[in-house]
Amino acid sequence: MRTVTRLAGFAVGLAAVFGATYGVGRVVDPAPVAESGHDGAAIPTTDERGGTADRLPGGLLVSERGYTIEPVDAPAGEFAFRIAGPDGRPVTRYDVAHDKTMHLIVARRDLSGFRHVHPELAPDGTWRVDTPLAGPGQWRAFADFTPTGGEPLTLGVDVTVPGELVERPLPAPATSTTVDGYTVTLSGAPQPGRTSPLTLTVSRDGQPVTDLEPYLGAYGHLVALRRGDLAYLHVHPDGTPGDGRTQPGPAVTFLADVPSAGSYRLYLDFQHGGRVHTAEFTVVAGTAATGSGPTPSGPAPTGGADHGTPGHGHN
Ligand SMILES: [Cu+2]
Repeated sequence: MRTVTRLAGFAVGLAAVFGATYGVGRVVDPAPVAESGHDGAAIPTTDERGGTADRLPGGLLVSERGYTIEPVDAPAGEFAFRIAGPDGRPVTRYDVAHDKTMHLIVARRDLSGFRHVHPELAPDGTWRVDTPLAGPGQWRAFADFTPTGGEPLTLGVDVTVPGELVERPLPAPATSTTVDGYTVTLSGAPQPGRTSPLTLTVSRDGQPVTDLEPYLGAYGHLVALRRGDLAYLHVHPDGTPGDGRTQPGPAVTFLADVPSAGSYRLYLDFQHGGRVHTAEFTVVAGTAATGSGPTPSGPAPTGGADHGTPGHGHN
C-alpha cells in the first residue's frame, strides 16, 4: 500500500531533516514546510534550510540548555529521577504549567503503553511516582516542565524494563477509537509546517458527552509522539474552560504543529465521571485530511486494534 511505501522513505529521511523546523514553528516559521506537498511527490523536506535549527522537537534530548534528566534508583514499584540544572545540582524550583510542576509521560519505543503521570517532588530535587512503566520493554520517559527562571523544556531518556519483549505493531490510522466505553472520533489531519486544527469528539452509548470535566486546565490534553524517534509534541487546546466560548464537549479542538511528515501516535487524555481516560490514534501527517475524504483502501479502518474492540459501532 502506498502509505507504507512512503513511510519507509520518511523513516530514512527523518533523522536528517527534523531539526530544521520545529520550535521556530509556531511563532516564527518563515518558510512553511507545507511547500513540500506542492511538488506532488512523496518526497518531503529534503531541503529545509530556510529555518534556523535553534530547537529540536521536545523529548529527543536527555540534556538541553544545561538541564539534564537523570533517572535514579528507586524501590520496586516506583520510578524516580532528577533534573540536574546548569550548575549540576538537582533543580528544586519549578513553575506550574497545565496545573502541575512536572508532567511525566512514558511510552514504549513501539508507541504502546502510553501513560501520563504527575510525580511528587522531594526537597532534594528527586521526583518520585508509582512506576508508570507497565511491563517489559524499551521505554522512553519524557519530563515536561519549566524550571523557575527558565523556559519550558521536555527532556527524554530511555528506560529498559527487562523481560520478554513483545513488539506491538503500530495500529493503522483510524478516525475513531474506543476507550473505557467512550467512542472518540478524530477529524482533521496534521500538516507539517502549518498549524492544523484537530477536533476530537467524545460520545458514550451513542450520546455526545457534553459534560467533560476540566483536566490540567483544559477539556483535553493531547500529546503526539512521532514514530521512529519519539519526538514529543504537546498539542495545545484551542480554548480553555471558562473562556466564554469553549464548551465541555462533545468536541475538543487542538492546534497541532507537527515538525515533519510521517506517522504519529496521538494520545488524548480527557476527564469524565471523575476519571481520566486516554484515547489513542495513529495519524499520518502530510496526507489528505482524515475524516473528510475516502478512506484509503487496505486494512479495515476499524482502528483501535490494540484495544481488542473491533466493531465498536455508532450504537
Ligand atoms: Cu501532566
